[in-house]
Amino acid sequence: RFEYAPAPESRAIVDIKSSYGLFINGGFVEATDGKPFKTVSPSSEEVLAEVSEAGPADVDRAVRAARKAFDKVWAPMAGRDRAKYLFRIARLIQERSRELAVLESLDNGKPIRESRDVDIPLVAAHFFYYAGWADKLEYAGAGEDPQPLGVAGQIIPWNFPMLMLAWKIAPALAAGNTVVLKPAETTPLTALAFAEICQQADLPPGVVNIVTGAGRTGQALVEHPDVDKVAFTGSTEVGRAIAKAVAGSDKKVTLELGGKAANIVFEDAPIDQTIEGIVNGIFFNQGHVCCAGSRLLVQESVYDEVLARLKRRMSTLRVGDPLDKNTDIGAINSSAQLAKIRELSQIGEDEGAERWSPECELPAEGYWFPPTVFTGVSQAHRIAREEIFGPVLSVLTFRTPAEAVEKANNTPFGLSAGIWTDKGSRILWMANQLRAGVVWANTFNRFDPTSPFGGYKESGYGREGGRHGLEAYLAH
Ligand code: TXE
Repeated sequence: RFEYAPAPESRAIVDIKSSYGLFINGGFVEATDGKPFKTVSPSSEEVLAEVSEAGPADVDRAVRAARKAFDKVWAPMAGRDRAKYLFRIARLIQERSRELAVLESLDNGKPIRESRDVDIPLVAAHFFYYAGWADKLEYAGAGEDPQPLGVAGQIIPWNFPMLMLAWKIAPALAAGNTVVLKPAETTPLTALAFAEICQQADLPPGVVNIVTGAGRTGQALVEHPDVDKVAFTGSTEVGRAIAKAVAGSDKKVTLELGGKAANIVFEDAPIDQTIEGIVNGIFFNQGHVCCAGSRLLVQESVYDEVLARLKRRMSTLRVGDPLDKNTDIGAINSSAQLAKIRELSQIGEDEGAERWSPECELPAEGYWFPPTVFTGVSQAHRIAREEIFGPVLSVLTFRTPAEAVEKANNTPFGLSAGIWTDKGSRILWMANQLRAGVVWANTFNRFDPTSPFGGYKESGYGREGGRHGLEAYLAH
């Protein structure tokens, strides 16, 4: 019997409801004190769904549910039983991975190749990895009888909506905490799909609660007196406001904020691999990546060759429909983010840097920005100092390794850095000198649940991933 099977990456495999409530105490409920808002597909400007806004009273309901679940069910549960739920969630994510990838690409704008091959597999990998820790907490580095912190209030951004959810929820649950998570207002749909997965997995009510909304909802969560731990990923400005809001309380906080990573190319770098690494470093996920290699530092002797080859490679990048498997660069996540990228790019030109983009036709509907490189950039330029969070690369040069280190560290941020060289001793020396939480050598934007991730300076504090990520959810 012939059955029509839609292409795995097609829109037809997702079932988006017209409206969504909040996920509190194991069920979807109406918000009591917020107005619904719309989530829009950035590649078409189509309204995908109407989503509830949680006000302070709704956040309070969610925190109460989480507290009750913490006291009565989740914290007292044996680690091996918590592990079973996490394994179940991981398997359900794998089973629903195609659908989740399409949903992510529709709501966020990222190319399906990335959501399908990077985001969603890593989401499952995080749940598998932390499931393995749930009955081994005595090895987590928090003493012999580590205890969970309690209710975690978690606020995540829109650039990796479901992956950031996994980074936050998987270690929190493994350690015995319960959570109230607020997804970003432009990308709530995969978090709501995750709520359904929690139901499918029979997760006890209240262990995971999802409250949708914008800054007001996040603020209510941060300020709630019964939240024990705040975990935030987002802008440095909001991170600062959160640190102030919790100052003086006994809440634990981890902040993962912006970046302006140096991607450093030495004259002996393997050139083909390096060009791919530069492209991946800045154009992956439209450059909406906190650890993006947005400052390219090239040794003067190979500058001409690197630039010529980079431009040639950029000319082959395909910008367009996120659901097309050939797309390399998808849509910018929101009109506000597009305005920010345009403004900083204009500032780059006004400050005298030279702007170049390959010829590329951008779709008429939606939010788009072409891959862009600025040359003739000096350290004082704003495009060399501020996070653009878009497909825009600023190129600087250096002569000696010491100069590369000096320039790489000359930033208020310190999240990541990349080194491209054939010389192992140089990699080790550089890695020690660079003030960055993650240093990649001859690769870039490589993520793994076993590796801790986090920053120095204005990039925040605390680590996520690996054993350190678990420790951040345990009382010492
Ligand atoms: O971030 P916000 P935005 C950077 C990037 C980007 C800029 C602005 O440079 O251009 O930030 O993006 C919630 N209390 N990054 O405005 O506002 C908000 O609803 C509590 C880097 O989107 O920080 C969302 O869920 N929560 C970054 C989350 O914070 C509040 C990723 C992040 O949004 C709040 C995203 C408040 N007062 C942007 N106000 C990274 N590190 O990866 C907002 N929120």
